[in-house]
Amino acid sequence: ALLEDQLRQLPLPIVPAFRAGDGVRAVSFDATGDVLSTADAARVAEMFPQTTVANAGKVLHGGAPLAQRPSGKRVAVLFSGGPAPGGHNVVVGLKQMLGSDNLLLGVRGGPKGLLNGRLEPVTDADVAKIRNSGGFDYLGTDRTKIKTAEQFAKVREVAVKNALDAIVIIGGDDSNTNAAVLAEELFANVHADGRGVQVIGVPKTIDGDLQLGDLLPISFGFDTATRIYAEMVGNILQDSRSSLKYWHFVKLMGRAASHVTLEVALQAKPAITLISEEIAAKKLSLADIIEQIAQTVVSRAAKGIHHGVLLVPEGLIEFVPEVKSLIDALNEVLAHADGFAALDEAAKRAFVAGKLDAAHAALFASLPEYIQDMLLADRDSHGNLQLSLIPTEQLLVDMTRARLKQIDAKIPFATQCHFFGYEGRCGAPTLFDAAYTLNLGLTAGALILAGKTGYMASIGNLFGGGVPLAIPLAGLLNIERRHGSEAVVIEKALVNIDAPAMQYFVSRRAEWAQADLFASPGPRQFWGPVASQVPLSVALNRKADD
Ligand code: FBP
Repeated sequence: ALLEDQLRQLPLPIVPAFRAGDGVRAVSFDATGDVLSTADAARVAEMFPQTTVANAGKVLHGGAPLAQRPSGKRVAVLFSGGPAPGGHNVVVGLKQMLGSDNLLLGVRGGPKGLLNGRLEPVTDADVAKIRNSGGFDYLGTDRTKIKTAEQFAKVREVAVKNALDAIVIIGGDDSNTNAAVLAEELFANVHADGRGVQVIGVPKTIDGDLQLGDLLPISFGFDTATRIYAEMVGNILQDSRSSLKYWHFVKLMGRAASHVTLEVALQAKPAITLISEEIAAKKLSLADIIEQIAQTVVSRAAKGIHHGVLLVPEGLIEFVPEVKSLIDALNEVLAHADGFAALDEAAKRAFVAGKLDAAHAALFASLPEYIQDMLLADRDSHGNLQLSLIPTEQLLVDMTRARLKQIDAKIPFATQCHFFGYEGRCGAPTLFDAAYTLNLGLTAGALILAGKTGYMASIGNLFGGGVPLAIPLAGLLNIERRHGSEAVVIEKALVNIDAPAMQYFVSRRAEWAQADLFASPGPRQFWGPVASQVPLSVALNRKADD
């Protein structure tokens, strides 16, 4: 309890624009000069006419104090998607900015809770209790996508019943797509007097796949999660060099993007790290990947090293071109397969095998059943393959073992498989995430007080004190094919293989493969010299003038 109390009281920096004596002040927002749009802008403008016209794709920054601070506003806040460390501090920052003359309501159970009208006031006592704590357990979360006319009608009903002026959605790319859709849907004419409901998004996800250069260097939660994984991978590296007998294959969370894996590799320096985006760019097959792994095992064995650690991003198989093509083909088949969910596993496999073309059917048949079954499992409500459930690390072990038998059956290859994911999503936030989220909450609150809607809060100039930013959500939207049909989405930001962080990794990995040059960074710290280290990939990729 003592440590928890100390953590609650941990002092956090507030960006200069919000500072006002002991408290915070609301600010007005002006255009920065940055204007956002995507290749699908024309179609997005047709689908999101009101927010497109109102926000004109312009990025805003907060600066001068707000001339007239409104009072009496009623604001709802909800968590959406997977948890990420720091979420509670967004609520703390929001509450602080809204002050006692506006009301903050917490939505229990994510977007589904909003549809069901599960709203309760956030009290000062709640805020004191959750400050700097990990998890989303204060309110809970879920992955419901709000997309049907019936769901929109329910949200309107809840907004009217609770006299809501604004909704804040704390979520990742899909949840901020939800926020963009709701901002348009609730733009006007929700209340009897013609007023709408403002909608503001807050960029959360441990995956790090919601980022936009200097405008949004990283989503919150990434720093804490990667430090937790780097600590665990470092411990395993130390164990493998102590016991000298195991190859550890570690799958890391992060969905499609390999940001988490790259960051953990930079921190812990294991023998082998696979980066999905590079595999896609080089068009490597599964056999190519296995050959690379097997050759590293062989060359280390030649030096008497029979241990090592391999990191694999959970999204890997979606990036191997041949498997990606198979998954696309399966998505089309599954989108039109009525009654599929009711079949047993064997019948499901037989059904799709009969619908695929010869090349896809052959690849599908070559995969172990435990992979086949996961490729056929339900997609989430946003149409994503449930990557965390696919045992890619086991697949790599099995295929590497088979290849090693062909090369030299006497090479020792004792293995352990791990999946690090859920253990990183609810840790107590690092100093970086704790301060970042508090300021994101303040920014979301300030945007509401300034009357804005259809924006995602962000903090720019992270390395120089911080500036509150507002990113127009409509300017981020693309049209993508998901689950057999077209969908409006915020595109996931993938690892840029030409960026400095990746280049640094590429320049070092051959050395890390051949000898044990690993680092074991240990637990994250709240005080002391390493406490304020930002993610290495963010630091390496930042523009020099930031
Ligand atoms: P989001 O932040 O996009 O919601 O994803 C976080 C995440 O942890 C992913 O890394 C992972 O693939 C997924 O959630 C797991 O989903 P679930 O919690 O439904 O098992």
